Amino acid sequence: HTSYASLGSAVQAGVGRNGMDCVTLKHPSGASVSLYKFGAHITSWKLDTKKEMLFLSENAVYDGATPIRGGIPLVFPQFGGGDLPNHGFARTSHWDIRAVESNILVMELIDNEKTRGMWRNYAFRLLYTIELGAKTLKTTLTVVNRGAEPFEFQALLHTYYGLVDIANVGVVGLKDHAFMNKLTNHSVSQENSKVFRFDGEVDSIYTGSPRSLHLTGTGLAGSGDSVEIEIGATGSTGHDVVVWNPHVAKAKRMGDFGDHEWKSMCCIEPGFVAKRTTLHPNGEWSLYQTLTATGVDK
Ligand code: TA6
Repeated sequence: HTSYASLGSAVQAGVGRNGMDCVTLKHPSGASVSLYKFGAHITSWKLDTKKEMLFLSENAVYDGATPIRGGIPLVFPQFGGGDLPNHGFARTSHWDIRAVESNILVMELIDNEKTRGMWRNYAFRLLYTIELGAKTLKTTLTVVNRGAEPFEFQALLHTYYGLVDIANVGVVGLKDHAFMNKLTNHSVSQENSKVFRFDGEVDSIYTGSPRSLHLTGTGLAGSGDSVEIEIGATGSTGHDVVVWNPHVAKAKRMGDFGDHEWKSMCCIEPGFVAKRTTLHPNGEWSLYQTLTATGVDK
């Protein structure tokens, strides 16, 4: 076991729900981010005001096998259904701490017998860099092909935002982007709204690399109660953003999600899903999102 004392004052290790290993990164301002080593799954991002910015279901399961419902699940190497379990195996694998600096924590997942058995014996390295500021959280997922043959993959940061009431929430920055609607067999439309509002179930893949999004009306950060989302990717031909809310019917069908919880969450998920990218031996791909809580109490 790593002796966490050597990880410096900013990083504390602990035991979370059901005895699962977790790690907390603290900022001098009082802000903090916590994750489980299971899935390198961030389950909490708090500002110095102690306001929790992310959604975590009250019915989430912590058994070290089921993906935790909420926070920031990591999707790799598959988005949605297919040969692998839904959204792939990164979020149900055990990650290790690779490095710690003052306000940066790096988690790592390398291919293992289980992943090689599930995914054609491919050799990969995933690095997940978490950087915490007083009002910011930057997360970067890097995929490296450390094998001798190319592989195709999808990857995504499946971010669940906590909301006071989704009826007050708007997403600015999607206007003029094309999107595939998963609810109508991936039919393609153009977003016309300057401020996108959640009216009913939403499950859309926006393409064309939306870079700056503004999630307004979260009711959590403070007076301005909103989050700026800056997205970037390297080593690929752009990225996508999935926007999701299950609404009433799907919420009822999800066992690890409260029937009424759809009102207090939405997912804005930067990633690489619309098309698979091929990563050649020694190739590297990375995607980041920088979240900034704005309008916070000064
Ligand atoms: O990102 C949206 C989505 O693909 C939805 O279709 C819904 O299935 C959601 O992900 C949650 O998937 P999960 O496997 O975590 O239940």
